[in-house]
Amino acid sequence: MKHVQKPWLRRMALVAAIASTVATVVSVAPVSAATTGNSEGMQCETNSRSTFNLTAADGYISTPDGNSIYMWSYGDATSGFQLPGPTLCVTEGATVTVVLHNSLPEPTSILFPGQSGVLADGKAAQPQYTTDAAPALTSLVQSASANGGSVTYQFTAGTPGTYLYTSGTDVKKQQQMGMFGALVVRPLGSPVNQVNRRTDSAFAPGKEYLFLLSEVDPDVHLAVERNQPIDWSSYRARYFMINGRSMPDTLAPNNASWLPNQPYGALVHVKPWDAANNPLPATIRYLNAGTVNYPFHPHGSDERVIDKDGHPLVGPSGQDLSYLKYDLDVGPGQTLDTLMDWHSEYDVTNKPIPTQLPTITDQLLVGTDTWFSESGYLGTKNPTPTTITNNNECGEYYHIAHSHALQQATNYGATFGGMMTLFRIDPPSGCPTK
Ligand SMILES: [Cu+2]
Repeated sequence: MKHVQKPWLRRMALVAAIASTVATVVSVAPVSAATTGNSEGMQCETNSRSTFNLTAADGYISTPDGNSIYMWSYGDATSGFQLPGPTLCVTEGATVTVVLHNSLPEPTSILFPGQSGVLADGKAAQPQYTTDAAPALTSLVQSASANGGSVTYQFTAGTPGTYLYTSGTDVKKQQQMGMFGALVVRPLGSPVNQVNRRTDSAFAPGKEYLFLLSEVDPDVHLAVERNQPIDWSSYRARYFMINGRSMPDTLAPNNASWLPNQPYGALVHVKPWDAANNPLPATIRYLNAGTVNYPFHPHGSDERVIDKDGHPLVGPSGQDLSYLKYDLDVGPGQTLDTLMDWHSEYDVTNKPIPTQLPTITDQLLVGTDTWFSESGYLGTKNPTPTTITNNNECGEYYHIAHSHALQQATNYGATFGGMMTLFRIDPPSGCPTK
């Protein structure tokens, strides 16, 4: 959102608006009994042999405005079709094997940009051409043939960091259809909660988030579903996603039962930085699987960019070249690893703010419901008037994070959707109910 005057006032209003969205979505939506794994944060596919079986398949996803979109993506043997493809987590130096099974009606493949020495069925992975007199490119890498073919890729996991994997066949169409996922390489011999080999890349255990950004033009998907030609000249993305979901679905937990093919949430949930009790930041891994820049813009806190395209930002003799950024411009095909902590600008003891009760029940939802905690301070909840229902659980704050290209923060043109999520900051002592 653009902040022109009194940014904090606008921000509070925005948070209120979002909070009401959260209220509608989170409190009304049923909590899945079938939820597995972490309900928040990056969910890794991992195994001791670093061997993954992926199936290229079709399926449907849903959007917050009630649309249902035909997609292609990678799924694993147990979860089946999902968008995005499974997040593959491996350790630097491991021999990684990815077996691709193809159930799509045309050839497909997987590219592993950033990994070297990739083999496809035991041979060097390389572009494929027709055998005509004038050879034409058919795929950027060996593919699995249509309707049941398979191909096995193998490589040694390279530099720690975050990488995209995508289709290397008819890339414009297949990547738009949803054929992408994330590959996370963890540093060898370092604690598991370190982004790269540097000790200053450590993050708080469990506070690891994936933001895989993408876009959808539903007309392309309808054409593919109906086996009709695609009119690329009229291409226009209408849905913008984090981890295959648009706001407000981005706030729903991982594996939410009502989003069966979109298992990954994007709610960031932290506590304020504290030297003694919460010294480590969260990490957010950004990837762009779309066609344009996504200028991602979290409110209220800079993030420190420490890796780009799977490589740490260090100088020739190990100098720290990381930098703080408020607008994270993620280019197509690019990845950024960031560290985020919440350095509270609020000091309830030394800088008291006299809080006035709002003249209207501020941030009014319905009737006398409010999200206001009766305090301007993070993590402080004062007594509220007996006449209101307070939905603020424990003095937590919500800050918006979204693409600052505001057409990307919409669902088919409707604002407050698309590539948007929330950062939730709980009080230092935690939130008893969360
Ligand atoms: Cu904004």
